[in-house]
Amino acid sequence: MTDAIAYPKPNLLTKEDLIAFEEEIANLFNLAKIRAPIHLYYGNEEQIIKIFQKIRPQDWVFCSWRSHYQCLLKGVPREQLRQEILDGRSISLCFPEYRIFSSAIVGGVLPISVGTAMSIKMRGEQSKVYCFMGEMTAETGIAYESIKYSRNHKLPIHFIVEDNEKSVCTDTREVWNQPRLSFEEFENQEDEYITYYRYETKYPHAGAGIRVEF
Ligand SMILES: Cc1ncc(C[n+]2csc(CCOP(=O)(O)OP(=O)(O)O)c2C)c(N)n1
Repeated sequence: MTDAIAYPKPNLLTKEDLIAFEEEIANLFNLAKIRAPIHLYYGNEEQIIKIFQKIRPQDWVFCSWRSHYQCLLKGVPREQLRQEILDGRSISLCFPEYRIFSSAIVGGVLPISVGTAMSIKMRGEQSKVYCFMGEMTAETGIAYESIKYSRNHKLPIHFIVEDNEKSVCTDTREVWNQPRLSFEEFENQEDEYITYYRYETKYPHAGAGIRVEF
């Protein structure tokens, strides 16, 4: 892990580009061309583009099962990403050469992100870690521990909580009988460690809205 490498430049993509990519994938899925789960984004384009304005090529990005937007914005070429998705790897996209990794295990990337940030700090490198999670993931113990540890140890990491109000098909606030979620206080706040935003998607948790049979 050295900072001397010339990293690929991130893609400069618009909201329309991101939406068009997901629509293309949705179409391919509904045509039964992708024989594996997909999780699509919609409605958070402005927020995520703004976050990526800060993310540099040497920075590390960690995501969940829903990561097409992050991959595109980190610089993964559209065709390469499309092929990985067609090959059935949408839920665990990893492109080490672009410093972006994901896992379909709830909370799976959180300790790995913290470990990466610890390594950056110990080696005195100039990169930073960005770790994305949904609002349900943010309610789990591992999220609290990861965020608490990172803040208290002043690690070079930033967590992004993306609130679509759902845990798969269930209302997250109803699950916990908690009208206000734990990291909601960070909405519209500048914080060194947490960004929290809400969005309303047009897609279901997984798939693209119609039942596909192979
Ligand atoms: C350890 C583990 N438990 C359960 C699941 C099943 N699962 C997949 S996504 C999800 C809900 C996640 O909700 P949230 O964190 O809000 O993310 P969103 O998909 O809404 O962005 C669950 C329970 C899983 N993938 N991993």
